[in-house]
Amino acid sequence: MNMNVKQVDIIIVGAGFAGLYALYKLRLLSQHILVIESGANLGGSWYWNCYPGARCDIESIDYSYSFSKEIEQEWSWTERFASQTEILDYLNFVAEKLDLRKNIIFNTKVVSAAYNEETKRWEVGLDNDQFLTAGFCVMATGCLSSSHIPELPGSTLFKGDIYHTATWPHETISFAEKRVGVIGTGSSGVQIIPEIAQDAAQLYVFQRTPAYTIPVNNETLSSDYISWVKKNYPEIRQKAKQHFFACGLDNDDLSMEDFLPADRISELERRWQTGGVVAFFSAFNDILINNETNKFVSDFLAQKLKEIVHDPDIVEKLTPRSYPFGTKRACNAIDYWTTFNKKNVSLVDIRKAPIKAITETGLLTADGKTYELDTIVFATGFDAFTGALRQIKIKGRNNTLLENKWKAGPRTYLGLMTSEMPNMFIITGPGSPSVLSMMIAAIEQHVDLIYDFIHYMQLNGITTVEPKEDAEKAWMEHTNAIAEGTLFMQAESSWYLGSNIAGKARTFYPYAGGMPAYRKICDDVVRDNFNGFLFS
Ligand code: FAD
Ligand code: N01
Repeated sequence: MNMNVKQVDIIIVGAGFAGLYALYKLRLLSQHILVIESGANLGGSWYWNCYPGARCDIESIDYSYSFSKEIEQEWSWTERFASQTEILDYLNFVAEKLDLRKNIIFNTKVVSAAYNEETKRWEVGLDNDQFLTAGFCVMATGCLSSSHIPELPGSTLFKGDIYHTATWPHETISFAEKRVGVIGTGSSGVQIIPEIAQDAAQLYVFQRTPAYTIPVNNETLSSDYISWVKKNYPEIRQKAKQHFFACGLDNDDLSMEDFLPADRISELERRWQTGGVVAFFSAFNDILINNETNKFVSDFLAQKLKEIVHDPDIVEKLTPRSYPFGTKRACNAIDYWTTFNKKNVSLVDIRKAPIKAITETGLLTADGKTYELDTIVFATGFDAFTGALRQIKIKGRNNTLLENKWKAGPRTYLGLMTSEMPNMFIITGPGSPSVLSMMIAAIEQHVDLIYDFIHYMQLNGITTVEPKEDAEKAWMEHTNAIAEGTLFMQAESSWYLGSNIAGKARTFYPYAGGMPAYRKICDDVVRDNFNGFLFS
């Protein structure tokens, strides 16, 4: 790429699913467009999170772009739930087919973005000290792209290897004959723990809060099934559009009460056999709003756990009790619970005795015990939704810093834009369904919306757009009211609430009203001449 280009029409930050589709779609409006990506290659989440066991928790057929019939026909998924490597191969195939790489600059981080009120352009600073200017800035920086490592005394002392699941090395790491400690039992921990347990001499799992996990029952997809899918993509996508999470499942719309008491367990059992969080979640439509239904589902899972894990003490430790099912993300699991029946695996309860320090040779817990380790793996998650944006110094009109504006919690209109930041779009921003949907559907919907804005502005000779403050205020009230009507707020701590990060505002970050409702709201806004937005 010619680095002398200093002025472009559109800058896109990030080359994951969002940045790549934004590049393809917005290139239809302008050829002067650049993607800046801090990683050495494209793929976003699927480039960075290359830890053993990394896999999608949405079925492959759903977790794919829907915008290109050719891509749908030319690409064939091999597994029901795709591995990280297969998803990364898919994204490389897409990039190759659409000739996307020529507009991407890798190994370069955007560190600042300041809106110049005179030129009405964004001045974007890079970590190589170069500056670019652009009429539009599209933040495709990801909801789960800013990894979080808890601050522990002594972290520089450790003589062994330290990894985080979200910045995993791209070469193979061997755990054979190693004593390994994994900190964290969210989705990443649940996936990597069984993999490490296969080889490690000893694996210590440091668990603060147990996760609700559902087996995935992954399988190889037959060629007959793939042929059927390729013939039926339009119907599959149409079904997904109507589904709360934007997945091509039947939109089961029954509450627990709608089932006879005797049929409730068999419905859960059927879902358990089907496998996967989304299928299980969709059993009853009131799981996330009715405590009684939620308790029924949690009890079902607790019973399953007792049948699978042999040691009652470990069963007790692995049973979630401090939050309702689904209010922290439930995890797809392959051989997770059975891993705790292995002799080389120990479960350490760090709620009772938190990790006090990292030492030269391992971890020290508050009860005075030391754990001798060769390798420490942090599976401690992300500063979600706003973490990547917070790393960029974003300054809008009137010298407003985004960081200050969002101190008490993010304020957006539709999760797409925030006032005082003209022409800055956020893909799957806080206040949009984002992680509470199959994210590629959310990404495609946002990018298509951004295309509509820029196209409309080009046709009408308009230079800037930003949300009106009252529209933004009303949207935040609406998203908060929806969240308050759910059980999500009962989680003592979760990244959905920002409470996994010290000092971060506690609020519910995504829009919990579902993709169909959200899509309709956005369609209505566009139809009503972009109601709630100010053009100049
Ligand atoms: P990302 O893929 O996060 O890409 C953002 C990119 O922006 C990154 O490459 C990052 O390096 C770059 N970037 C950020 N800031 C800067 C900067 N300042 N300068 C330059 N570059 C920058 N979602 C699902 O729907 N289903 C799943 O099963 C699922 N599984 C997941 C598994 C894992 C392990 C993780 C981490 C996430 C998973 N997700 C899943 C969520 C996933 O993040 C989204 O599905 C999707 O990949 C997001 O794409 P994106 O392009 O919006 O963001
Ligand atoms: O992160 P998490 P993740 N001391 O935040 C613990 C997606 N994803 O990377 O719960 C001790 O969920 C923390 O404990 P607690 C998916 O959306 C999907 O696993 O805060 N422990 C928790 O156990 C997912 O939800 C897949 O008490 C500490 C863990 O670390 C999201 O990414 C796979 C600690 C963090 O769990 C994030 O998942 C992977 C501390 N100081 C990721 N700080 C799929 O399956 C944190 N923890 C598709």
